[in-house]
Amino acid sequence: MSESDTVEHLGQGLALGRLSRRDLLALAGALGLSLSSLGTLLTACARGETADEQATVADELGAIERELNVYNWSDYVAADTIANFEREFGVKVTYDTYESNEEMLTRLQAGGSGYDIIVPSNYVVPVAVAADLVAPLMKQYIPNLENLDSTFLDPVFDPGNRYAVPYQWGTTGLAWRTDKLRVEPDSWSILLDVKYRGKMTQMDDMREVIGAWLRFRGKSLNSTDPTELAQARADALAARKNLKAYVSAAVKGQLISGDVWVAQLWNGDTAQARAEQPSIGYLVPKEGCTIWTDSMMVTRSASHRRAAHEFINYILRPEVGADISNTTGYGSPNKAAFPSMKNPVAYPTPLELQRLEYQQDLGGAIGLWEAIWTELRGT
Ligand code: N2P
Repeated sequence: MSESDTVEHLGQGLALGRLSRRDLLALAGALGLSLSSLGTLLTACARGETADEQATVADELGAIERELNVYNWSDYVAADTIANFEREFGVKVTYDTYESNEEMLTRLQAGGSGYDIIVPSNYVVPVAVAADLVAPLMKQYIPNLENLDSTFLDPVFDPGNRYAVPYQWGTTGLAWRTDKLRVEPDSWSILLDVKYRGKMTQMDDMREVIGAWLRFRGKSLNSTDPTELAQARADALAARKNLKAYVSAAVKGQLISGDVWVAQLWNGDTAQARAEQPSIGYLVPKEGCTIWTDSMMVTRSASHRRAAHEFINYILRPEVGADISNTTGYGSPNKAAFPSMKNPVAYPTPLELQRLEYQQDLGGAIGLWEAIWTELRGT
């Protein structure tokens, strides 16, 4: 093949979505293309976004596959969400769950996971796109996108919702036993109170644990400043003496039984526990905490792409979205679902948002965070 044919071939691969921009640059390098050819390709790369978009519109998916592999957070669907989809669409769903974004990313990056759909939080979306772990959505297969509330359209982490469809949103504050503590806690400092030693937990989640201690000192929970992180480490170590464990979703059972009185936890999982034990409250500490939106994404390696898009469209049905939020206790981005929701969680007001912070990717500073987390978890 002549060099110009090669360039054309690679350019077509890009336009049709067979090649990512990353693949293309790697191939160009491997083939030892001349500078001018590389220039042509780089121009194509610059146009790649548009080409990728056009390709997703022009491209057609075949018939729905008989299988679908979904990887989602634990306790994040209604009892019959998956079974109803399987029955209606004739698709066998393999449904696995995770407890943190980092757990999910590690699994996906190891390769060969076979997952078609993942549901990362906002800060992970651009990371998954940059790492080429996910593919642009083919929106012609997701007409129910029109059910989304405008608050969730065109988010900063995914301009134009090219890759991510909002699933649920929530906050990570403190759950507490209203019958065991005499006064309502209002600060992360409760975790430093020796009175409740052994009766308190934080999440098994690096970002949430260190993030909470940064907020405690009035810092951003996205801090990459070594001095601020050193203080957060010291506070986290002090609190650790009082903690029963670092535990995420499983703390619900311990709150219900009364083994745990104060737990760093997500608002919706707290509501799930309250459904079984009414003496469980939830609060956003005065220093603030995380707010997040989790979104459905189709993996780059998905082998059930039509089923994946049908699943996303199904989740966006008003009654399916309402069932999910009614079960999980989380906020729904689905405006059309609101009339059928029992206790719809209102999106925070601008005043409330002042105390809430979205997580961002930490970039190169992640090493600093991981070192602290390893120490906290280790000894
Ligand atoms: C799991 C919900 C947690 C979502 N039940 C955290 N982003």
